[in-house]
Order: sequence, then C-alpha cells, then structure tokens
Amino acid sequence: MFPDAGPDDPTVTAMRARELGRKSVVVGDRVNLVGDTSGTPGALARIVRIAERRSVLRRTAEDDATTAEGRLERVVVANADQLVIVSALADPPPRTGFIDRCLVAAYDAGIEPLLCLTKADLAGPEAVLGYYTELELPYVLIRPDSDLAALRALLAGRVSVMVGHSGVGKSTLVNRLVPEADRAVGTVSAIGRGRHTSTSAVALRLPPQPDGDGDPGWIIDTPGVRSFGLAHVSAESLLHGFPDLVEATVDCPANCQHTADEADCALDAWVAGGKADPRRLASYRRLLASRSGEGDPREPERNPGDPLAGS
Ligand SMILES: Nc1nc2c(ncn2[C@@H]2O[C@H](COP(=O)(O)OP(=O)(O)OP(=O)(O)O)[C@@H](O)[C@H]2O)c(=O)[nH]1
Ligand SMILES: [Mg+2]
Repeated sequence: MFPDAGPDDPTVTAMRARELGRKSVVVGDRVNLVGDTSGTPGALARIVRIAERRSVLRRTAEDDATTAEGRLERVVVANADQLVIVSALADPPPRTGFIDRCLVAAYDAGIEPLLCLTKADLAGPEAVLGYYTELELPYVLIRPDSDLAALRALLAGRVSVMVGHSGVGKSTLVNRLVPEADRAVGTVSAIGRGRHTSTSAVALRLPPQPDGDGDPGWIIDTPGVRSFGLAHVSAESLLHGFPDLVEATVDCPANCQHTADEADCALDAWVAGGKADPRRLASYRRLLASRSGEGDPREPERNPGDPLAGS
C-alpha cells in the first residue's frame, strides 16, 4: 500500500518475511516487497521492511494498565490521517462516553477526528451535537438516501479509518462510498448477541469523483469494538481529548490530578461558570477513574440521568 500506488497498479499478495522477527504488519503500513510483485494469480511476494509509521492508532482491551487485559495493546491502524468516529443516532443509541474515548485516542495518535452520525433517518442529532457544542468538532450526518458529497470532500486526499460500535453502519457506508467493496453488512439484532459482522480491517481506495481532481483518498473499515481502552494514554494526555476543559487547568494547584476529590481543581469552577458542559467534565473524570481501576465506567448505573453517557 498506499497513496503512491496508482489505481491501475496490481494488488499484490505478500507474506511477512521471517527476518521481520516479531514486528507485525498492520493495515495502513507502508512496506517494501521482494519476490513476485506481479499480482498475477498464485504470485506471492515477501514483506521485508515496514516503513516508519507517520501515525499509530492504538487501543487496549481495558483501561487499567495494571491488568493483563489493560497491557494488551493493539495497533488498530498505521499512517491514518483522519479518525472517522462512526456513531448511530439510534439502533444502537449513541454513546458520548465512547466518542470521548475516540477523541482521546485520535489526539494521542496525532490523527484528526471526524464525527460521522449515521441512521439520521431514525433520530435527530441535536442531543449528541449539543454535547459537543464547545468543541468545533467536524461532523457529517448520514441517512440511507443522503448525498455523500460532503463526506467525500472530507475524505479526499487522506487516509481515513472508521471506528465505532458494532452495527452503527460502518460497512454499509463503505459499500456506498466504494460500491465494489462488497463488505458484509449485518443486522443489529444479531450483533446485539455478540456477533460482529466485520472481522478484520480492510483499506479501500475511494473512487475518483467526476468533478474532483487529485487523490480521492482511502477509507479503512474496521470491525466493531465494544470499548476503546485507553490504558496506553497517560493521565495528562487524556485531558487533550477534552480541548474544552484543558484551558481551565492552568489555574489548578501544582500536581492537581483533576479528580472529583481534588478540593481546588479549577475544572469545577470552570464548569460551574458555564464555560464547559458539566457532562464533559463527568466524562473526563470517569476516564480518569477507569484508568486507575476504580470500577467499570461502562456500567449504566454509574451514569444516572444521562442516557448518552455510556461508552
Ligand atoms: N435505518 C438505517 N439503517 C442503517 C443505516 N446504516 C446502516 N444501517 C443498518 O444497520 C445495520 C448494521 O450495519 P453494518 O454496516 O453491518 O454495521 P457495522 O458498523 O459495519 O457493524 P460491524 O461490522 O459489526 O462493526 C444493517 O442492517 C444496516 O442496513 C442508516 O443510515 N439508516
Ligand atoms: Mg462492518
């Protein structure tokens, strides 16, 4: 792969050469190949080198770095420029806790976020967008019959990776963007029983647009995730996923941990003064608590009164 390969270049099948050792190749990696790179049926090339990665999107199975699961770090994709956070407006319902986690991961990876709200035919976006008012977060609304021109313009010239819960419509959208992709699409009821329709990440070249000049970009479809663990992100870096809160912390006492039991944390006054949404501070503090292993933020009873807050 990737952007420098032309649309007419053959698709090459390659395996990882033994000399790479334990280094794994992930979707989005740029690699050097040797052997038969003709792309003819049966031809097999070898991957002998992985180029330095421009960006690395990671997630962990859990938030708590003291557990085995928390230390299990997965590289989701390499060299992406944009993280398309896909959330359905209904069926399954949107979870701002999950979106907040993705924003932290995007910041940590040096990737720009784009909020993609699907199933706009089933519910309105007001509640979700209201939560992000202070953020200037770019977003697109998708319904089955919607024109995808705005989304295509945001994808042009870049490598974008889609993440989201199972059943939010990632593969449906990829199939609309790249008709020959033929990604399997599932029913939400089956997904609810723990089935994920897509089981591996796949990068697809977006088709050239009639009026567009230049590179239409690449889109990477990924399997649905249940949660987006952030054990690999330091407590300090977590805050950067909350640009609406970060400014307030210059008034915090030295070594303030910004937790709810910090008596002089400036974030409380910031929110009380209407400078940011209290739900965003609650979400940030849930992430802080979850990292230190205090309870499970995904338990709905921890978010009474805020149906959007789950992750
Ligand atoms: N009403 C409505 N349904 C949609 C829309 N987009 C997708 N769906 C339906 O949602 C279901 C799940 O879609 P998928 O594209 O398989 O979801 P996914 O995000 O790829 O799921 P995983 O591969 O399991 O992660 C399918 O039944 C789609 O037809 C939409 O905009 N509106
Ligand atoms: Mg899918």
